[in-house]
Amino acid sequence: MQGCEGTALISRLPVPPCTHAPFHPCTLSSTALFLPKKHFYPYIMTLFTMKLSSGLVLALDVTDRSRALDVVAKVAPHVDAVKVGYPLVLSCGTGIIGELAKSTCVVCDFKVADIPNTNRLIAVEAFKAGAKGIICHAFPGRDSIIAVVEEAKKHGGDVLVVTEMSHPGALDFMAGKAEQMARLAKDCGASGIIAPATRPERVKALRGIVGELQIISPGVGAQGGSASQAILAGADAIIVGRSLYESQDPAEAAARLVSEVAGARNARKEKGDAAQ
Ligand code: O7M
Repeated sequence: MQGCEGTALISRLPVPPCTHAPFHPCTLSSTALFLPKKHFYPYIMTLFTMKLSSGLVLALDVTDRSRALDVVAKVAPHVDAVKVGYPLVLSCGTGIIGELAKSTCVVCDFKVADIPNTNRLIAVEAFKAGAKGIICHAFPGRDSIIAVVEEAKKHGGDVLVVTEMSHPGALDFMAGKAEQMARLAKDCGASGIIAPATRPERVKALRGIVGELQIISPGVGAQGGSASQAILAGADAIIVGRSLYESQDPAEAAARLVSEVAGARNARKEKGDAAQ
């Protein structure tokens, strides 16, 4: 498993003692003291972020426990994280999070969207169960996002905030507010945002707002989005469900996507280098 190592943990607020390995980035929070002020966001700086090596996150939207474990066993060597949501957790219970966390980095996609206290309670349960990250919605507002960020911080976990979604219905309401939601996610100290691979031009626009925050893009494959277009537009990683877990050979499908992501990352880098 390549994810979960983290790259940077920087905070203005006291951080509880890290329970990870001695050289886990959680133990490096004191480096914040030596960072120039320009690196701080208005509320708190980014949480330690998932290391996005392969750039692939599996969306494990299956409801059968043994199928879930089988898919993860095949795909885990290729992915940075496994995203679990309501289909799997409602079917198997939160115990499945801890079970998967033994072999991979688990992000809970609960699309948390409530008042701050309820958001916090949901985040507590997700991290207690073994998640390393949690996904919340932006639209309930600043205090609701901050409640999740503060809880995640206690666990050295990531918070990803949904901006514009990948399905057509996102154009009804979300698209018109996506820039504002992305800005809010950044202000609140989230690790990153979710932006649609089905609309790479929107990934590009949102990249312009969130700067170095992570952008993770769902909608590749079954929803018609392209992995390379999303990465070229500025995504750090893609989220893929059906094209992996419904594949005859999930490991091979994952390897192919990872190679596509790597190719697009190189192309993006070359384009950036050429522009300099
Ligand atoms: O590849 P799929 O289409 O089978 O699955 C995509 C996964 O990404 C699935 O778990 C969706 O819930 C999720 N997703 C979207 O498809 N679109 C979005 O805009 C946002 C998400 C998501 O993961 O939000 C956190």
